[in-house]
Amino acid sequence: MSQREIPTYCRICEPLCGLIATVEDGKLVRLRADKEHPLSRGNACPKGIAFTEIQNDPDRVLYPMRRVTTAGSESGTAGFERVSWAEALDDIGARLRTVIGAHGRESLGWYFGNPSTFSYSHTLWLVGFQLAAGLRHVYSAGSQDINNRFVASELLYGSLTSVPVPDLDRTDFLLMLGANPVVSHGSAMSMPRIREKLTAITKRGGRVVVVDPRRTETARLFEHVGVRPDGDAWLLAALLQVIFTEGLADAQALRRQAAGVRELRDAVGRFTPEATAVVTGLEPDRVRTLAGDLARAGRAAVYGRTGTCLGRHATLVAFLIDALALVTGNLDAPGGSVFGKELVAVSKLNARLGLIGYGKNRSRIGDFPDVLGTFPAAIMAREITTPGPGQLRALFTSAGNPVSSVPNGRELSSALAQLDLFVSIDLYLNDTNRMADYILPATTFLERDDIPLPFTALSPTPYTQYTERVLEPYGEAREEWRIIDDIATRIGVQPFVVGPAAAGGLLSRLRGLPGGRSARPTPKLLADLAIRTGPYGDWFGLRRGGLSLRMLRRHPHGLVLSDAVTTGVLREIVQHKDNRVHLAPQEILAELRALETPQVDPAYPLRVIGMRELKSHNSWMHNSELLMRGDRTHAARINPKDAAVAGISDGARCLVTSAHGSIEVTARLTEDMTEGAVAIPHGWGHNGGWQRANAAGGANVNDLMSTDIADVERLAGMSNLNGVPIRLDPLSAG
Ligand SMILES: Nc1nc2c(c(=O)[nH]1)N[C@H]1C(S)=C(S)[C@@H](COP(=O)(O)OP(=O)(O)OC[C@H]3O[C@@H](n4cnc5c(=O)[nH]c(N)nc54)[C@H](O)[C@@H]3O)O[C@H]1N2
Ligand SMILES: Nc1nc2c(c(=O)[nH]1)N[C@H]1C(S)=C(S)[C@@H](COP(=O)(O)OP(=O)(O)OC[C@H]3O[C@@H](n4cnc5c(=O)[nH]c(N)nc54)[C@H](O)[C@@H]3O)O[C@H]1N2
Ligand code: SF4
Ligand SMILES: [Mo]
Repeated sequence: MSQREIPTYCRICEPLCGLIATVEDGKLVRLRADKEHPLSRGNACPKGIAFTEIQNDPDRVLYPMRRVTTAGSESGTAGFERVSWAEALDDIGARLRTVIGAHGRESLGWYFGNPSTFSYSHTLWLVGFQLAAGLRHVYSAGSQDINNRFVASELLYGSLTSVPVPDLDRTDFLLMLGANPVVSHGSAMSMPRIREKLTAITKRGGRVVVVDPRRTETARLFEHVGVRPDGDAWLLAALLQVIFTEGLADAQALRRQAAGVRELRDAVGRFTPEATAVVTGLEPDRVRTLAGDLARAGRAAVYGRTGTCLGRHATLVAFLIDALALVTGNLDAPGGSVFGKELVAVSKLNARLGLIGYGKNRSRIGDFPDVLGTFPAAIMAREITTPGPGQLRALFTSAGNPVSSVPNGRELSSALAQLDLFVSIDLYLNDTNRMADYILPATTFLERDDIPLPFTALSPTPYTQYTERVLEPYGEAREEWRIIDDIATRIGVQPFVVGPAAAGGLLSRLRGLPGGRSARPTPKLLADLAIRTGPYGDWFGLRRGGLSLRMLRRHPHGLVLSDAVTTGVLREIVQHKDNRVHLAPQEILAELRALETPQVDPAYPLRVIGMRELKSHNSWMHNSELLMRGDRTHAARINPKDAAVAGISDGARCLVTSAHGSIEVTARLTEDMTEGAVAIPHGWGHNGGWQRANAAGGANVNDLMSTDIADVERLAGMSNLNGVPIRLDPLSAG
């Protein structure tokens, strides 16, 4: 018996906690937290530990599966049979060639989900395939997550991928909107042991103020501001209004960093705390005090996450968050909102080459601009069902479950049945790919090597880790990049990576490298090149102590790259010709002008918002016994007063109805909810090949959400998933 303990790291969410995998005879025995990881230091959450059950799950798809029943059948698992890789790939290739022959490559599409972000090879090959094949129909979880943040950065800095992070170790005041890091463990802010980092702020005499319609696990630890759902744009505008009119703005910072100050000041002029109170639900005095405290705090950071990304004004809100940091003198300053250094110089390369960006293409349905080459996933169903040139006819999904995660899952589900070809690359038969013609088995994160390329720049304490694969793939699972490569080859496309390769003549360098094959570079080779020539790189020996994969292999528990983010880098970040942060782009002024007090429809008096639970991960970890143990039910959190009005008691089943659909859930009454707001987690209500997840019940909250063009946020194509008007009705007595 050969038992080995192998250091690696978790790739379920953004802290990337260090793990030790115990492997025996090629099988995973257990995962535990790695005490030697320099930042997570023996800390991991229940999901990371429970990943053992996902790895070894008997319900996992380990062989290529082909649909045997007709598309649209309700039979789930029973509708698939095992086939060989060659059979699957050859048939997929042939069917793709038929579709392309009749309708061109513009009829092909791809949706990639959240776990793809945690695999450098998957993302690299996807981008390579997209560029080489000229794919237009590309969708991702980003339009339900963070694309508004990127567009805000494009408008502010002229740099789509430059996202500031709160400098947790040095801040005196953290204003946090729409995030619950104590449960989510932090997003667009990579930091293990995040709870400690936050409580350290108050321990050293600082403040953390949490703006959220729910008194969350994070808000309970600090100060809570119970804003009304989707009131953030009004609140932020009011904070700016007070700061400008009370002379609290940092004049020096504005002179040094910004353009458009006067226009922004004028545009927020009408948003006084008094005028906005009806939308925010907040006492004007409280907003005034908050503005003053923030402006006067020595070092303050402003941070917002998904709660601020899924409302109707998502790009405006993300924009105002950074504007507030700048106006108070806290942008690019120690303890403020700071810009980390990228492991691979994606932002610079992209600024120079312009391969993917913002608004390079417009969508056929709704005329939306693309964000990093992707269109809003909310229009995907209609791109499939609307006839005409460019209609989406053959779709791939990888690491995604859009029926569960994008608005109006029912509409998408029935649209998928109309595809000529639907292929999914996944670990499971999920709520989406149950409609697929093929499910191709992907490796888990333990079955592939990795380096977390996008996350270094998002950490207040930059760190990284390279890991080899810990396990040989189970069954016939394959790495996504190989599958993408095999599919591409069959339609005559070579997804060599244009981006990093074209810049700086990397490909020619590559030819000179021992072992480098110029024709078909591997992801590992490309990543090594990109890292070595990146901001932390060793430049092939020119920079002592610089990074290469070989160097990182000598630090198997991970490596802290610097204690803090370097500040004073704004001039390198900003790509606008005038070198200034633009505080008043036309798009934002128009959004501010258009902000109107939302009318309450008496038929839908309440507003639904999202939330995350410690033991759920989006839609895909409900098959783990460890996580589902105990009293895990899908429940709507409701303020007792709202429940009383609707005639609903604690534990009762209730009907939640929006203008777009209705679902049944269990009611959980709690004073944590501000009145008028109802919180329901997404990712429940399963109908796939994961038996425990199916049995867990619940409903797909996104059946309440709209895909109407008017409900998709204009600037970034964000789905509207927070603050959606609903009504509650009792179904039974509890
Ligand atoms: N109402 C509402 N909806 C939301 C949100 C919300 O807050 N409220 N949040 C949104 C957000 S932020 C996100 S990120 C999305 C997530 O939406 P998606 O990314 O579409 O879906 P996930 O639930 O993350 O499902 C991921 C799928 O990938 C598979 N998988 C896991 N690991 C791997 C792997 O290594 N390789 C492959 N090939 N497959 C893998 C899983 O089995 C699962 O089927 O949901 C969004 N939807
Ligand atoms: N345990 C667990 N961890 C996760 C995930 C998971 O599913 N489970 N998912 C991962 C993913 S993909 C992501 S993107 C991150 C997300 O990370 P976070 O954004 O921190 O995730 P949430 O816990 O959903 O926090 C969003 C908060 O916004 C609040 N909110 C809702 N509407 C509004 C609003 O209109 N205004 C304001 N101000 N607040 C609002 C909600 O009440 C909620 O507390 O988490 C990651 N980590
Ligand atoms: S917090 Fe995220 S990265 Fe850390 S162990 Fe949990 S799931 Fe994994
Ligand atoms: Mo996400």
